[in-house]
Amino acid sequence: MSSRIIALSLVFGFVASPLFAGPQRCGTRVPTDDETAVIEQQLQAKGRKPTSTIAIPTYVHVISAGAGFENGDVPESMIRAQMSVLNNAFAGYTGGPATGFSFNLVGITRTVNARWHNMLIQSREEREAKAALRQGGGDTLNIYLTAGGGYLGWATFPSSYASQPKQDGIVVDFRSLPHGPYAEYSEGDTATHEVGHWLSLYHTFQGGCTPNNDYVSDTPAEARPAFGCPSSRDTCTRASYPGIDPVENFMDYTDDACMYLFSSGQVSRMKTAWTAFRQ
Ligand SMILES: [Ca+2]
Ligand SMILES: [Ca+2]
Ligand SMILES: [Zn+2]
Repeated sequence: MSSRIIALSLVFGFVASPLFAGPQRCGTRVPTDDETAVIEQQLQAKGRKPTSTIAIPTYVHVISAGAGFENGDVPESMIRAQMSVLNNAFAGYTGGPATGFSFNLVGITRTVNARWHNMLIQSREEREAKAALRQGGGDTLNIYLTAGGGYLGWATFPSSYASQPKQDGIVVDFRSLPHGPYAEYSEGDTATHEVGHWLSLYHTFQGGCTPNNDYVSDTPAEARPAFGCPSSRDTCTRASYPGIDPVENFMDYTDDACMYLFSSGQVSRMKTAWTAFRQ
């Protein structure tokens, strides 16, 4: 990647991995400052920390364009491997604290629909597919496996559930599942990252070098996404931003092999958001 393209990327806010020619990492919409303020207010007003562990019923909706893996017809073995990755990550088995969240696969649906398979974020196809397929209430995770619409995945936040319950869930590029063809994004952490959003987490680089940044106090502020695994990078260097960038965090943009933990502050935020918005 030339310095000219990097400069253009900064100007236009375009974020692409310099190492990966495929889709962009995440399409989850960044809430506006006003929306963020309301979410923080509601978290403080309504959120309590649940003491027990939380088992989340999970539906996986395979939306393919036809038969065969290349059309998104994902075998059940890959879905089960994805559930293991998700559970290991949230149990803290790969690093960091146990979150207290676990995921029980309760159903797999299979739909052949090329339009839905190629859904874009916030498109008519996304709305149609989710309205037709979504199961359960706010406490139920719905994972839609599609061609990703140019992203490895995207998610809705818990605060959106009340106004748009049918659109709640995560969309994941089927090729990002464990043992998929996406090299650095083939360990299943796209789903882990998107579930982090679904449980209220922002990107670690949200807000950049600002006091609130991602509204989690123990994730060091980070100026911009990290790609690859730049393990000693420090993009917010003023004394008020101690710590190197949290590139090992599931909510950054690094390679799957590089990200392996949620922080204690993120666990606390997810639990509070659960009681505020999903119970
Ligand atoms: Ca932070
Ligand atoms: Ca720093
Ligand atoms: Zn994201």
